[in-house]
Amino acid sequence: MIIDEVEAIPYRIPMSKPLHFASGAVHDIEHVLLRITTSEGIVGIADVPPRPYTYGETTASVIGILTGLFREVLVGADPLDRAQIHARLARTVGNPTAKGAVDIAVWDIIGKSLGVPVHRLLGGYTRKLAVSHMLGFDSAAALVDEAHSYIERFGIRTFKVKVGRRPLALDIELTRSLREALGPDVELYLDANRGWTATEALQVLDATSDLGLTYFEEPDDAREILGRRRLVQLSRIPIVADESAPSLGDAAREIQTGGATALSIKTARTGFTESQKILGYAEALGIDVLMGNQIDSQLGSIATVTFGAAFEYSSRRAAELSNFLDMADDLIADPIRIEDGFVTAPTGPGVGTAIDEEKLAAYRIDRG
Ligand code: MUC
Ligand code: MG
Repeated sequence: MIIDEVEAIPYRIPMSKPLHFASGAVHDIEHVLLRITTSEGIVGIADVPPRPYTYGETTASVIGILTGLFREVLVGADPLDRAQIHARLARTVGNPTAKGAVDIAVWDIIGKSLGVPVHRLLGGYTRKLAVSHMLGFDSAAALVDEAHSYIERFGIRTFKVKVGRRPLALDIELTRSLREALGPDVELYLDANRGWTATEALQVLDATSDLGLTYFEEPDDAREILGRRRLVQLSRIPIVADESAPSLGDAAREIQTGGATALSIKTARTGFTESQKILGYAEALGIDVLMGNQIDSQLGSIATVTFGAAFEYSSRRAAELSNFLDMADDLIADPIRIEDGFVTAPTGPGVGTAIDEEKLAAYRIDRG
């Protein structure tokens, strides 16, 4: 079996509720559907979310690399030679979500060719992950209502609160309102997307120390190394590296040099293969991992649950799987269901999902 064709199809679906956070905002999801077809007619699929404010990738750059340099690597390659494909893709620096999608699509092909779900091929630990929902910027009253409604409708019990605004009191009071309204049993953690300085982040930690927060993700810019290390040393809760650890090497650097004490793993940027290496590294050190969300479509979220459910260490805590709830629609044929706070990995072969061709025709933006 060899790869015959690589397609990169841009599509746009509006957000029903735009997501705002310290480093940017998403109003529409303008993603790229990657399809890799083999000589036997097997089609591997994956979603690519360009995030210029996080990785510098754009829709045009993703399409350019996938149908240019990466296509040259992929066409004629055997999908089972994954390490060979990776080594050749790695000659091009950057482009993390394009590379992550190639890895996922190749795993999808392997699973489909064997007739086995990829969550079982990878590890088969469980099929279900608890869901953590991400609350974007809004008023405290609106976010309390949103959290209540997600608890009632979906049984979600964990929320990541987007913070990083000024004055700091805005987010300190928001976090306090959420804790008071939701009670002590709902898990809350923060993500500032580098919005604060280390000193500001320490003030927020002090002001919220009685609220039982579990993690603080990217409180400040990790490249300001002394400030970040002081923050990590003074914090009683783990400081999570997300955009400062977009690869295995970055994750190791941030942890080993004291820049973070927990890791966000996003399959959108490290696929399954590199995510597994990050997971093994974290497990060996006893570092907590959070299965993160790149503001993923349902197709992207299925990849996250496929990976997260495959291993004991990645299934320990709630995974960020619900950003798709804020999107007006999706390309996948069989929508994700969140039941009693859990998402279950599909049982179909490969990553276990299929594209609704009518929806793709309606949302693709490469045809007049
Ligand atoms: C997150 O965890 O930061 C927002 C920006 C991005 O790159 O990912 C999201 C969520
Ligand atoms: Mg984050």
